[in-house]
Amino acid sequence: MKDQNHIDRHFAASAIALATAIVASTNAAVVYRSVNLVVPATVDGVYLNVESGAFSTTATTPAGWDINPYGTSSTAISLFATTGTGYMRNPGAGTAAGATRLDLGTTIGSTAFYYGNTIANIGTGVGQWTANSTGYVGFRFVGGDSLVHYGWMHLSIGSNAGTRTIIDYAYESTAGVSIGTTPPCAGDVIRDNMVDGIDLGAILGAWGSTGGAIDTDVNNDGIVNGLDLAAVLSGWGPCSN
Ligand SMILES: [Ca+2]
Ligand SMILES: [Ca+2]
Repeated sequence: MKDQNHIDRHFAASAIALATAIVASTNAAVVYRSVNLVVPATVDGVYLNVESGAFSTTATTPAGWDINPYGTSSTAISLFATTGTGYMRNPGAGTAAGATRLDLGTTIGSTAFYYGNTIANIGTGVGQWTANSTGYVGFRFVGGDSLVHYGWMHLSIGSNAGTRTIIDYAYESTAGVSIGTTPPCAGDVIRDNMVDGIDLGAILGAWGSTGGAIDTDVNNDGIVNGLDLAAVLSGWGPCSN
């Protein structure tokens, strides 16, 4: 765990709205947390209270936990749901089961379809996951205000589903308001709230590849190339929000 690396950041929903065309009230705000939270390959995995950031890997704690990736399979990750929690199906996946991988720019809101307990399959179908890659799981949960909120978690999958990490996650603090799978700081490949030579080095090191378990494929088009480099250069410096 790298709990000491938690970075809480709040930024105006208006910035997100530009990218995702969501409708947000003036008080809406996305809460973003960089956590690098390893999900143990166990029957418990990790239970996370989205709003407080509290988590546990040993039992159904902390109080009010909302999302729970877990499991020992090498070809799937299980996603356990508590009352009110749902995991979004990829909008392009038809009625497929377990198609939980979302692309960049996906809107998570009231019109989406949500599974209860479901899985993140390793496979080639729409909404399935690839080893050594990253992707987004959209979810809904019941907040401390007893209302439905929307959020996403950004997962890194290693060589198999037994190696996975919640890189970061975000949720909309205003109940009922949609959220998009849009990172708060494009080009921050190594998520430390700064776009710098470390991010540039990661891009160059992954040049020509599909990206891998680090988000070097910034624009999510399946290849690391000049477009991703341009995103790093254009975002150079401290992330502002
Ligand atoms: Ca960085
Ligand atoms: Ca790319």
